[in-house]
Amino acid sequence: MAPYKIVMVRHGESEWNQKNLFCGWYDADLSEKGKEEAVSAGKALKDAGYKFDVAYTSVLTRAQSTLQAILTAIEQTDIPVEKTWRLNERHYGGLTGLNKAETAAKYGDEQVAIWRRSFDIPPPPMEPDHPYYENIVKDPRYKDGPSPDEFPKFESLKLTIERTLPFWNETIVPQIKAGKQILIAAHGNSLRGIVKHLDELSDEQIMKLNLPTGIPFVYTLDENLKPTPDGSLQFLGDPETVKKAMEAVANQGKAK
Ligand code: DG2
Repeated sequence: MAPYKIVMVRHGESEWNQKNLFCGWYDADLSEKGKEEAVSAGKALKDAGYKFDVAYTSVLTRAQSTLQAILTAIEQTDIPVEKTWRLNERHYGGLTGLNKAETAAKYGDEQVAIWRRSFDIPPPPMEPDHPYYENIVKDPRYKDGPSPDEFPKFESLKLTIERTLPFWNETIVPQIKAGKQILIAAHGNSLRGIVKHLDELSDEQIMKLNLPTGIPFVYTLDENLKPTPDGSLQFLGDPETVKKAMEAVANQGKAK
């Protein structure tokens, strides 16, 4: 049945992306611009003729709302949707709620680049006196998981991959191999983890990848689930727009 195609999309701009705040597991909603981006993502998929059998998303509103806007645009609101904390954004620990540019002004661009993009250096932990600790830890959406042992206080990309990849391998891979058309709506860093895995990027290479909001991308995979020669990270968008959007994400962590 190979080659297989799978479509992924980072949610549209969230209210916290707009305010340039570290968001992580805080449940920010889509901004008005983000809602428009989600509809545009749906239109792009519709124009390209995509239809899906199953969709996967995180337990966070910004990813779920993006998915629903896309499914509405492609007239497929009736397909099964599985929601899992394993596709959540990385947990930004003690940085959650801080402004990225202000944090760079305080600690330096380099330190913020390390917190945002290093593979295995995590942000500081979210302690119980953090303003968003209770809001996240006591959120009823986590009553069925993660377990108290698994519940993060912070996550590097490495730790994010360690909880996302089991879901990829155990749930998504069998569906790909069964020939199902799959759509994943998730987050900048949970998707960077999947991209690193699929493209076998080194810890250094993945540092340079910034995923834009609301622009779907396609992977074409061979029978071993390796990208075909032209099958990596194909955005459904104008290349110049995609490039600028990626640069804008990279620049969010610089002091203004
Ligand atoms: C952003 C990613 O996550 O931030 O948590 O602030 O994809 O849910 O908007 P998303 C956040 P960066 O790693 O790009 O700073």
